[in-house]
Amino acid sequence: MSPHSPGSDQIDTLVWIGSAVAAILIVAVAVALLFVVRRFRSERGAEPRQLLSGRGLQFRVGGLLTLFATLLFVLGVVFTDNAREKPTTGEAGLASLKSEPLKIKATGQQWLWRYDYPNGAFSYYKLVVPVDTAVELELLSTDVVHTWNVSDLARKADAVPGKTNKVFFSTEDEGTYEGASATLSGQAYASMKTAVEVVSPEEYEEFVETQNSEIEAAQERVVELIENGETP
Ligand SMILES: [Cu+2]
Repeated sequence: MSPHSPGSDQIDTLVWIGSAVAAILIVAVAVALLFVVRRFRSERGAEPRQLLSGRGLQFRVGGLLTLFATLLFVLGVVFTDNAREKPTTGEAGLASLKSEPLKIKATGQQWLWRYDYPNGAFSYYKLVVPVDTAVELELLSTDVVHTWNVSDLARKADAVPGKTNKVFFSTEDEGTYEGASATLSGQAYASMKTAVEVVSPEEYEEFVETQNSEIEAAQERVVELIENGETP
């Protein structure tokens, strides 16, 4: 994972903290155990020394561990909360939006993602968004549960039939970000991929307009064919 949005940054940092703490704990426990075993071992046949400690040692150690666990918990809550923060559209973003995020519908179906843009245009597989712009992705599903998962840009989120989930993200880096299925949604779920193309606001406007006129042209052609008695 290489994060390209503030939310992904927070998630990435938290994962690193968690992994580092886990690694340190594993090493510390192993070293302490080795030390105790070597320090207090005895000769064959002889009774080993008994470890005795003063009263209250359990409480001191227990207290320390509780403090440590609480610290980790607070850290987790803070980072998760930061990751949930809604992004705002910046200087380089889509100016026509003002304070509202750009709302795009993402519909999962076996085994393809469809994206519906505010001007009526739609695209399959590939989502095009403007750079430095707050995007609100509305997740829907027509059949089973699908998971939208583009980890460089946003958290994972489920598209559940009959329910609308939302994902917010924004990124300052133009480029293409790949996403794959993260939930078994049937036989061909592995091929259910997606790509997010982050482009300049001008390129975005051009994309949705071209997409729209091409869809209209195809629609008109179908009507024409049927009216002429041909099969489309
Ligand atoms: Cu799926």
